[in-house]
Amino acid sequence: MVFFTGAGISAESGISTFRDPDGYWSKYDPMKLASPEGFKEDPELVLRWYAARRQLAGKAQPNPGHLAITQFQKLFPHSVVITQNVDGLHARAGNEPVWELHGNIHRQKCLKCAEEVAFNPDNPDGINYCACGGMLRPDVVWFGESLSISILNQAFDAVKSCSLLFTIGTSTQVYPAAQLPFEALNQGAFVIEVNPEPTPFSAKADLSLRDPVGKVLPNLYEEFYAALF
Ligand code: BV8
Ligand code: ZN
Repeated sequence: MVFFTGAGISAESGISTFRDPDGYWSKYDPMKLASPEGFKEDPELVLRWYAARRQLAGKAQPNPGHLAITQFQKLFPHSVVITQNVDGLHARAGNEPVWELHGNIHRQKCLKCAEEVAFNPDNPDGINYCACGGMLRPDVVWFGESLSISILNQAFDAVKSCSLLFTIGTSTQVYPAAQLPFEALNQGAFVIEVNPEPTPFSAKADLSLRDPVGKVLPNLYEEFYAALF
């Protein structure tokens, strides 16, 4: 069982999504802030944006959608979370394993040596440097940057061998992540989409549940549990 998730699963924790009307991108130009070019052009702006998002994510709580996945993973020990989200809420909800395709906003790394470096409490949202002299940047995958090949291969292997895939809270627009639910379908998995809005994947899904994940997933867990015991 694979739970493939996007920003929508964190919406009920108060973290605005990327493309909904009040989503992040509506306030900022996405290609500007979440890209190497944007960082090069105005590192302070980008670092302030990430610091604000880190703070928001740190204050947010996992919601019933995240928590239901923890229950599912107990019932089905071989199930995995593959997320596009960088907010760390899946892990905080007790989901395990969680594969973060686009990195994690609570980590930063060196532009030069790629070492992970702890945040500087005296200068949390400004420019900081690694011991090697390189500038520090958020440890996330920006637009135009490649995803970690090992995590991507693991993710494709998992969707190619799963029997059931939930695609939850994603507008299914960002590649190569958006390819995953299609791969699951191609190999014959049963694919359930959970999203109040239709997406480019909806027509292909075996089941498209048009409700918020915080409502759908806990109910589905109860049904699975009742059917098994
Ligand atoms: C790459 C980390 C190779 C940073 C992110 C043209 C065509 C196709 C592809 C491209 C193209 N031009 C460029 C590309 C490639 C590009 C891409 O796909 N662009 C898209 C926009 C067209 N992809 C890349 O650049 C990727 N890398 O291709 O590398 C390469 C290498 C070198 C040179 C060339 C190529 C890297 C992509 C990774 C970008 N980083 N995040 C950060 O977070 O700051 S992506 C970002 O978008 C987040 O990770 C986010 O998760 C992700 C996807 O968005 P969603 O999660 O789907 O969120 P969204 O707001 O869109 O949707 C929310 C959904 O939730 C909605 O449907 C809503 O209805 C629903 N919802 C709301 N409430 C609820 C809910 N659902 C359930 N319950 C609710 N309560
Ligand atoms: Zn360094």
